[in-house]
Amino acid sequence: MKTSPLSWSELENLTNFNRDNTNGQTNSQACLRLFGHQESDIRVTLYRDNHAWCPYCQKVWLWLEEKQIPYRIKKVTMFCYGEKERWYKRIVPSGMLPALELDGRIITESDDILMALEGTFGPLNHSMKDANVTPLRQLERLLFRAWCTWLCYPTWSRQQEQRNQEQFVKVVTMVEKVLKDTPSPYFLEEFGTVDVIFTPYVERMNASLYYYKGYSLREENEGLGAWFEAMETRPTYQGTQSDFHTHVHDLPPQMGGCYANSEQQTKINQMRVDNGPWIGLPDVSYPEPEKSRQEALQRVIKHRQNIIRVNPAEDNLFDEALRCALTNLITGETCQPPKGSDVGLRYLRDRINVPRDMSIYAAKRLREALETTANLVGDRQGSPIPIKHRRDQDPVNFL
Ligand SMILES: N[C@@H](CCC(=O)N[C@@H](CS)C(=O)NCC(=O)O)C(=O)O
Repeated sequence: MKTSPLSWSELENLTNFNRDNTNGQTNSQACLRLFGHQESDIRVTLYRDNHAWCPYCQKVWLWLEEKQIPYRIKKVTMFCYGEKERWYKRIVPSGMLPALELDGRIITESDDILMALEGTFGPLNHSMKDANVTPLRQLERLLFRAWCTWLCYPTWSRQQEQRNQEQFVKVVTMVEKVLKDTPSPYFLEEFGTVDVIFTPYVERMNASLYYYKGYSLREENEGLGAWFEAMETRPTYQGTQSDFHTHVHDLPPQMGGCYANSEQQTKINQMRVDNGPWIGLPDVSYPEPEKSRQEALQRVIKHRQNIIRVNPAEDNLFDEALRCALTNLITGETCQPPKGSDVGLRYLRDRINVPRDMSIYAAKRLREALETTANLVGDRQGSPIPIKHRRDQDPVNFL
Protein backbone atom coordinates (compact mmCIF):
# COMPACT_ATOMS: atom_id res chain seq x y z
CA MET A 1 0.00 0.00 0.00
CA LYS A 2 1.27 3.48 -0.84
CA THR A 3 1.03 6.26 1.67
CA SER A 4 1.92 9.96 1.77
CA PRO A 5 5.08 11.11 3.56
CA LEU A 6 4.83 11.88 7.25
CA SER A 7 5.83 15.36 8.42
CA TRP A 8 9.00 15.85 10.47
CA SER A 9 6.98 16.25 13.67
CA GLU A 10 4.96 13.10 12.94
CA LEU A 11 8.23 11.25 12.35
CA GLU A 12 9.65 12.63 15.59
CA ASN A 13 6.69 11.18 17.47
CA LEU A 14 7.48 7.75 16.11
CA THR A 15 10.92 7.40 17.66
CA ASN A 16 11.79 7.19 21.30
CA PHE A 17 15.31 5.88 20.82
CA ASN A 18 17.22 7.01 23.83
CA ARG A 19 20.69 6.13 25.00
CA ASP A 20 22.86 7.57 27.71
CA ASN A 21 25.97 8.19 25.63
CA THR A 22 28.09 9.00 28.67
CA ASN A 23 27.29 6.10 30.96
CA GLY A 24 25.43 3.69 28.69
CA GLN A 25 26.59 1.22 26.09
CA THR A 26 29.70 1.87 23.99
CA ASN A 27 28.86 4.26 21.18
CA SER A 28 30.58 6.41 18.63
CA GLN A 29 28.76 9.63 19.41
CA ALA A 30 30.00 10.18 22.99
CA CYS A 31 32.59 12.83 23.79
CA LEU A 32 32.68 11.82 27.44
CA ARG A 33 32.61 8.33 28.95
CA LEU A 34 32.21 8.06 32.70
CA PHE A 35 31.06 4.51 33.53
CA GLY A 36 29.43 5.91 36.67
CA HIS A 37 32.51 7.93 37.75
CA GLN A 38 32.69 11.69 38.30
CA GLU A 39 34.14 13.98 35.64
CA SER A 40 36.78 15.00 38.17
CA ASP A 41 38.07 11.38 38.14
CA ILE A 42 39.13 11.66 34.48
CA ARG A 43 42.85 11.19 33.76
CA VAL A 44 42.60 10.27 30.09
CA THR A 45 41.70 12.00 26.81
CA LEU A 46 41.57 9.94 23.62
CA TYR A 47 42.14 11.76 20.34
CA ARG A 48 40.58 9.70 17.61
CA ASP A 49 39.28 10.34 14.12
CA ASN A 50 35.82 11.83 13.54
CA HIS A 51 34.53 8.98 11.43
CA ALA A 52 35.85 6.05 13.47
CA TRP A 53 37.73 4.84 10.41
CA CYS A 54 41.21 4.69 11.98
CA PRO A 55 41.99 1.09 13.01
CA TYR A 56 44.66 2.06 15.53
CA CYS A 57 42.15 4.35 17.24
CA GLN A 58 39.63 1.50 17.45
CA LYS A 59 42.24 -0.58 19.27
CA VAL A 60 42.70 2.03 22.03
CA TRP A 61 38.99 2.86 22.12
CA LEU A 62 38.07 -0.79 22.67
CA TRP A 63 40.69 -1.17 25.39
CA LEU A 64 39.36 1.86 27.32
CA GLU A 65 35.79 0.62 26.98
CA GLU A 66 36.68 -2.88 28.15
CA LYS A 67 38.54 -1.54 31.19
CA GLN A 68 35.81 1.09 31.82
CA ILE A 69 38.36 3.84 32.32
CA PRO A 70 36.59 7.22 32.45
CA TYR A 71 37.83 9.36 29.54
CA ARG A 72 37.17 12.27 27.22
CA ILE A 73 37.10 11.92 23.46
CA LYS A 74 38.35 14.63 21.13
CA LYS A 75 37.65 13.99 17.48
CA VAL A 76 40.14 14.92 14.78
CA THR A 77 39.93 14.99 10.98
CA MET A 78 41.94 12.51 8.91
CA PHE A 79 43.84 13.86 5.90
CA CYS A 80 41.76 11.76 3.49
CA TYR A 81 38.47 13.47 4.30
CA GLY A 82 39.33 17.00 5.34
CA GLU A 83 41.66 19.54 6.86
CA LYS A 84 43.62 18.57 9.96
CA GLU A 85 42.70 20.82 12.89
CA ARG A 86 45.39 23.35 13.80
CA TRP A 87 44.87 22.84 17.52
CA TYR A 88 45.66 19.15 17.03
CA LYS A 89 48.85 19.85 15.11
CA ARG A 90 50.03 21.95 18.02
CA ILE A 91 49.65 18.86 20.24
CA VAL A 92 50.78 16.25 17.69
CA PRO A 93 52.74 17.99 14.89
CA SER A 94 52.56 14.98 12.52
CA GLY A 95 48.76 14.98 12.82
CA MET A 96 48.82 11.20 13.28
CA LEU A 97 46.13 9.38 15.21
CA PRO A 98 45.48 8.07 17.77
CA ALA A 99 47.00 10.12 20.58
CA LEU A 100 46.29 9.88 24.24
CA GLU A 101 46.69 12.37 27.04
CA LEU A 102 47.35 10.57 30.31
CA ASP A 103 47.75 12.75 33.39
CA GLY A 104 48.77 15.64 31.13
CA ARG A 105 51.33 13.63 29.11
CA ILE A 106 50.78 13.12 25.36
CA ILE A 107 51.47 9.64 24.00
CA THR A 108 51.28 8.56 20.36
CA GLU A 109 51.66 5.11 18.72
CA SER A 110 48.83 2.80 19.65
CA ASP A 111 51.06 0.11 21.19
CA ASP A 112 52.87 2.66 23.36
CA ILE A 113 49.48 4.02 24.37
CA LEU A 114 48.28 0.57 25.45
CA MET A 115 51.50 0.00 27.39
CA ALA A 116 51.18 3.35 29.16
CA LEU A 117 47.53 2.62 29.94
CA GLU A 118 48.29 -0.79 31.37
CA GLY A 119 51.15 0.71 33.40
CA THR A 120 48.62 3.03 35.03
CA PHE A 121 45.40 1.01 35.14
CA GLY A 122 46.64 -2.57 34.92
CA PRO A 123 46.53 -4.94 31.94
CA LEU A 124 43.40 -6.03 30.11
CA ASN A 125 43.71 -9.60 31.38
CA HIS A 126 47.10 -10.03 29.69
CA SER A 127 49.98 -7.60 29.52
CA MET A 128 51.31 -6.41 26.15
CA LYS A 129 54.68 -7.81 27.26
CA ASP A 130 53.38 -11.19 28.43
CA ALA A 131 55.37 -14.07 26.90
CA ASN A 132 52.16 -15.48 25.38
CA VAL A 133 51.12 -12.13 23.96
CA THR A 134 54.28 -11.11 22.12
CA PRO A 135 54.20 -13.91 19.47
CA LEU A 136 50.50 -13.24 18.87
CA ARG A 137 51.19 -9.54 18.34
CA GLN A 138 53.78 -10.60 15.76
CA LEU A 139 51.25 -12.93 14.13
CA GLU A 140 48.81 -10.04 13.83
CA ARG A 141 51.43 -8.01 11.93
CA LEU A 142 52.20 -10.98 9.70
CA LEU A 143 48.51 -11.30 8.85
CA PHE A 144 48.30 -7.56 8.23
CA ARG A 145 51.22 -7.64 5.78
CA ALA A 146 49.82 -10.64 3.89
CA TRP A 147 46.47 -8.86 3.64
CA CYS A 148 48.06 -5.65 2.32
CA THR A 149 50.06 -7.59 -0.26
CA TRP A 150 46.92 -9.26 -1.57
CA LEU A 151 44.57 -6.29 -1.40
CA CYS A 152 46.57 -3.14 -1.97
CA TYR A 153 48.74 -3.90 -5.02
CA PRO A 154 47.60 -4.44 -8.59
CA THR A 155 48.56 -7.82 -10.05
CA TRP A 156 49.49 -8.46 -13.66
CA SER A 157 48.67 -12.15 -13.87
CA ARG A 158 46.28 -14.72 -12.44
CA GLN A 159 49.26 -16.61 -10.95
CA GLN A 160 50.45 -13.54 -9.08
CA GLU A 161 46.94 -12.95 -7.72
CA GLN A 162 46.78 -16.62 -6.70
CA ARG A 163 50.17 -16.48 -4.97
CA ASN A 164 49.10 -13.47 -2.93
CA GLN A 165 45.88 -15.22 -1.94
CA GLU A 166 47.78 -18.40 -0.96
CA GLN A 167 50.22 -16.39 1.13
CA PHE A 168 47.33 -14.75 2.98
CA VAL A 169 45.51 -18.05 3.49
CA LYS A 170 48.73 -19.57 4.82
CA VAL A 171 48.87 -16.96 7.60
CA VAL A 172 45.14 -17.39 8.24
CA THR A 173 45.82 -21.10 8.77
CA MET A 174 48.33 -20.16 11.47
CA VAL A 175 45.72 -17.93 13.09
CA GLU A 176 43.16 -20.75 12.88
CA LYS A 177 45.58 -23.10 14.63
CA VAL A 178 46.08 -20.66 17.51
CA LEU A 179 42.32 -20.20 17.88
CA LYS A 180 41.74 -23.95 17.77
CA ASP A 181 44.41 -24.67 20.37
CA THR A 182 42.82 -22.44 23.03
CA PRO A 183 39.89 -23.58 25.16
CA SER A 184 37.98 -20.34 24.45
CA PRO A 185 36.87 -18.75 21.17
CA TYR A 186 39.43 -16.01 21.89
CA PHE A 187 43.18 -15.91 21.21
CA LEU A 188 44.12 -16.98 24.74
CA GLU A 189 42.25 -18.86 27.46
CA GLU A 190 40.05 -15.81 28.04
CA PHE A 191 39.30 -12.52 26.26
CA GLY A 192 42.07 -9.92 26.57
CA THR A 193 44.58 -7.55 24.99
CA VAL A 194 45.34 -9.86 22.07
CA ASP A 195 41.71 -9.87 20.93
CA VAL A 196 41.68 -6.09 21.06
CA ILE A 197 44.85 -5.97 18.96
CA PHE A 198 43.46 -8.32 16.30
CA THR A 199 40.02 -6.69 16.11
CA PRO A 200 40.49 -3.59 13.90
CA TYR A 201 42.29 -5.24 11.00
CA VAL A 202 40.48 -8.58 11.11
CA GLU A 203 37.23 -6.60 10.86
CA ARG A 204 38.65 -4.67 7.87
CA MET A 205 39.99 -7.88 6.27
CA ASN A 206 36.59 -9.52 6.54
CA ALA A 207 34.95 -6.58 4.76
CA SER A 208 37.55 -5.83 2.11
CA LEU A 209 38.29 -9.40 1.01
CA TYR A 210 34.57 -10.15 0.69
CA TYR A 211 34.14 -7.14 -1.58
CA TYR A 212 37.40 -6.98 -3.54
CA LYS A 213 38.33 -10.68 -3.69
CA GLY A 214 35.07 -12.63 -3.27
CA TYR A 215 36.61 -14.27 -0.17
CA SER A 216 34.58 -14.50 3.05
CA LEU A 217 37.12 -14.67 5.86
CA ARG A 218 34.52 -15.13 8.54
CA GLU A 219 32.56 -17.84 6.77
CA GLU A 220 35.49 -19.80 5.36
CA ASN A 221 37.38 -20.12 8.63
CA GLU A 222 35.79 -21.81 11.60
CA GLY A 223 38.05 -20.36 14.27
CA LEU A 224 37.69 -16.79 13.03
CA GLY A 225 33.95 -17.31 12.61
CA ALA A 226 33.66 -18.36 16.26
CA TRP A 227 35.96 -15.51 17.32
CA PHE A 228 33.74 -12.92 15.56
CA GLU A 229 30.67 -14.40 17.21
CA ALA A 230 32.31 -14.24 20.63
CA MET A 231 33.42 -10.64 20.02
CA GLU A 232 29.88 -9.73 19.02
CA THR A 233 28.57 -10.82 22.42
CA ARG A 234 30.53 -7.89 23.88
CA PRO A 235 28.66 -4.57 23.95
CA THR A 236 32.05 -2.84 23.74
CA TYR A 237 32.74 -4.42 20.38
CA GLN A 238 29.19 -3.86 19.14
CA GLY A 239 29.63 -0.15 19.82
CA THR A 240 32.83 0.17 17.79
CA GLN A 241 31.90 -2.32 15.05
CA SER A 242 31.59 -1.13 11.47
CA ASP A 243 29.90 -2.75 8.48
CA PHE A 244 30.98 -3.92 5.02
CA HIS A 245 29.66 -0.90 3.15
CA THR A 246 31.49 1.60 5.33
CA HIS A 247 34.83 -0.23 5.31
CA VAL A 248 35.05 -1.13 1.65
CA HIS A 249 34.65 2.54 0.77
CA ASP A 250 36.73 4.05 3.55
CA LEU A 251 39.74 1.79 2.98
CA PRO A 252 40.90 2.76 -0.56
CA PRO A 253 42.09 6.29 0.28
CA GLN A 254 43.56 5.15 3.60
CA MET A 255 45.43 2.18 2.11
CA GLY A 256 46.44 3.87 -1.14
CA GLY A 257 44.10 1.64 -3.16
CA CYS A 258 42.25 -1.68 -2.97
CA TYR A 259 42.34 -3.91 -6.05
CA ALA A 260 39.49 -6.24 -7.03
CA ASN A 261 40.18 -9.59 -8.69
CA SER A 262 38.11 -10.79 -11.63
CA GLU A 263 36.22 -13.62 -9.88
CA GLN A 264 32.48 -13.93 -10.48
CA GLN A 265 31.97 -14.15 -6.70
CA THR A 266 33.62 -10.74 -6.32
CA LYS A 267 31.11 -9.17 -8.71
CA ILE A 268 28.22 -10.79 -6.86
CA ASN A 269 29.54 -9.59 -3.50
CA GLN A 270 30.10 -6.05 -4.78
CA MET A 271 26.54 -5.84 -6.07
CA ARG A 272 25.23 -7.02 -2.73
CA VAL A 273 27.30 -4.66 -0.55
CA ASP A 274 26.52 -1.65 -2.74
CA ASN A 275 22.89 -2.29 -3.60
CA GLY A 276 21.64 -4.63 -0.89
CA PRO A 277 20.00 -6.52 0.58
CA TRP A 278 22.26 -5.61 3.47
CA ILE A 279 20.57 -7.77 6.09
CA GLY A 280 22.23 -11.18 6.09
CA LEU A 281 25.72 -10.08 4.94
CA PRO A 282 28.49 -11.75 6.95
CA ASP A 283 29.49 -8.46 8.62
CA VAL A 284 27.34 -9.13 11.68
CA SER A 285 25.67 -12.14 13.24
CA TYR A 286 24.17 -11.07 16.54
CA PRO A 287 20.37 -10.67 16.44
CA GLU A 288 18.96 -7.34 15.31
CA PRO A 289 18.10 -5.05 18.27
CA GLU A 290 14.42 -4.17 18.59
CA LYS A 291 14.99 -0.44 18.14
CA SER A 292 17.27 -0.41 15.08
CA ARG A 293 14.72 1.44 12.92
CA GLN A 294 14.00 3.93 15.66
CA GLU A 295 17.70 4.56 16.11
CA ALA A 296 18.13 5.25 12.39
CA LEU A 297 15.12 7.58 12.40
CA GLN A 298 16.32 9.48 15.45
CA ARG A 299 19.81 9.95 13.99
CA VAL A 300 18.50 11.28 10.66
CA ILE A 301 16.05 13.63 12.37
CA LYS A 302 18.89 15.04 14.48
CA HIS A 303 21.05 15.86 11.45
CA ARG A 304 18.36 16.41 8.85
CA GLN A 305 19.23 20.01 8.02
CA ASN A 306 22.83 19.19 7.16
CA ILE A 307 21.86 15.95 5.42
CA ILE A 308 19.52 17.90 3.15
CA ARG A 309 21.98 20.74 2.62
CA VAL A 310 24.88 18.53 1.49
CA ASN A 311 22.71 16.38 -0.77
CA PRO A 312 23.13 17.15 -4.49
CA ALA A 313 19.34 17.21 -4.96
CA GLU A 314 17.33 20.42 -4.56
CA ASP A 315 16.47 21.00 -0.88
CA ASN A 316 12.65 20.88 -1.03
CA LEU A 317 12.63 17.91 -3.35
CA PHE A 318 15.06 16.01 -1.15
CA ASP A 319 13.24 16.98 2.07
CA GLU A 320 10.12 15.28 0.74
CA ALA A 321 11.99 12.27 -0.67
CA LEU A 322 13.81 11.77 2.62
CA ARG A 323 10.54 11.87 4.55
CA CYS A 324 9.18 9.24 2.15
CA ALA A 325 12.13 6.97 2.92
CA LEU A 326 11.79 7.56 6.67
CA THR A 327 8.07 6.86 6.47
CA ASN A 328 8.92 3.57 4.81
CA LEU A 329 11.61 2.86 7.40
CA ILE A 330 9.34 3.30 10.38
CA THR A 331 5.89 2.22 9.11
CA GLY A 332 6.87 -0.36 6.49
CA GLU A 333 4.51 1.34 3.98
CA THR A 334 5.90 2.34 0.59
CA CYS A 335 5.73 6.05 -0.04
CA GLN A 336 6.08 7.53 -3.54
CA PRO A 337 8.89 10.13 -3.60
CA PRO A 338 8.97 13.06 -6.03
CA LYS A 339 10.26 12.46 -9.56
CA GLY A 340 14.01 12.87 -9.94
CA SER A 341 14.81 12.06 -6.30
CA ASP A 342 16.40 8.64 -6.96
CA VAL A 343 19.89 10.15 -7.31
CA GLY A 344 19.67 12.04 -4.02
CA LEU A 345 18.26 9.07 -2.12
CA ARG A 346 21.05 6.81 -3.35
CA TYR A 347 23.64 9.50 -2.65
CA LEU A 348 22.62 9.34 1.01
CA ARG A 349 22.33 5.54 0.96
CA ASP A 350 26.03 5.43 0.01
CA ARG A 351 27.15 7.83 2.71
CA ILE A 352 25.76 6.33 5.88
CA ASN A 353 28.70 5.45 8.07
CA VAL A 354 28.84 2.78 10.74
CA PRO A 355 29.39 3.30 13.67
CA ARG A 356 29.92 7.07 13.18
CA ASP A 357 26.29 7.78 12.33
CA MET A 358 24.47 4.82 13.81
CA SER A 359 24.94 1.19 14.68
CA ILE A 360 25.16 -1.59 12.15
CA TYR A 361 21.52 -2.75 11.97
CA ALA A 362 20.15 0.79 12.03
CA ALA A 363 22.29 1.60 8.98
CA LYS A 364 21.17 -1.52 7.14
CA ARG A 365 17.51 -0.63 7.72
CA LEU A 366 18.04 2.96 6.63
CA ARG A 367 19.88 1.95 3.45
CA GLU A 368 17.10 -0.52 2.72
CA ALA A 369 14.40 2.19 3.09
CA LEU A 370 16.36 4.64 0.92
CA GLU A 371 16.85 2.03 -1.78
CA THR A 372 13.21 0.83 -1.69
CA THR A 373 12.04 4.43 -2.00
CA ALA A 374 14.54 5.38 -4.73
CA ASN A 375 13.51 2.31 -6.69
CA LEU A 376 9.97 3.69 -6.97
CA VAL A 377 11.21 6.56 -9.15
CA GLY A 378 14.25 5.36 -11.01
CA ASP A 379 17.47 3.42 -11.23
CA ARG A 380 19.98 6.25 -11.38
CA GLN A 381 22.87 6.01 -8.91
CA GLY A 382 24.27 8.83 -6.80
CA SER A 383 27.62 10.38 -7.76
CA PRO A 384 30.33 7.71 -7.43
CA ILE A 385 32.09 7.36 -4.10
CA PRO A 386 35.60 8.75 -4.58
CA ILE A 387 38.51 6.35 -4.11
CA LYS A 388 41.48 8.71 -3.81
CA HIS A 389 39.99 10.78 -0.98
CA ARG A 390 36.70 11.03 0.89
CA ARG A 391 36.20 14.77 1.01
CA ASP A 392 32.54 14.08 0.28
CA GLN A 393 32.58 13.14 3.99
CA ASP A 394 34.20 16.31 5.31
CA PRO A 395 32.92 16.69 8.88
CA VAL A 396 32.88 20.52 8.66
CA ASN A 397 29.51 20.13 6.92
CA PHE A 398 28.10 18.58 10.05
CA LEU A 399 29.40 20.88 12.77
N1 LIG B 1 51.91 3.07 14.15
C1 LIG B 1 50.84 4.02 14.38
C2 LIG B 1 50.02 4.12 13.12
C3 LIG B 1 48.96 5.18 13.21
C4 LIG B 1 48.39 5.54 11.86
O1 LIG B 1 48.83 5.06 10.81
N2 LIG B 1 47.41 6.42 11.88
C5 LIG B 1 46.82 6.92 10.67
C6 LIG B 1 45.34 6.63 10.63
S1 LIG B 1 44.99 4.93 10.60
C7 LIG B 1 46.90 8.44 10.66
O2 LIG B 1 46.81 9.08 11.67
N3 LIG B 1 47.06 9.04 9.48
C8 LIG B 1 46.95 10.47 9.35
C9 LIG B 1 45.61 10.85 8.83
O3 LIG B 1 44.99 10.02 8.16
O4 LIG B 1 45.15 11.97 9.08
C10 LIG B 1 50.00 3.55 15.58
O5 LIG B 1 50.02 2.36 15.88
O6 LIG B 1 49.39 4.40 16.25
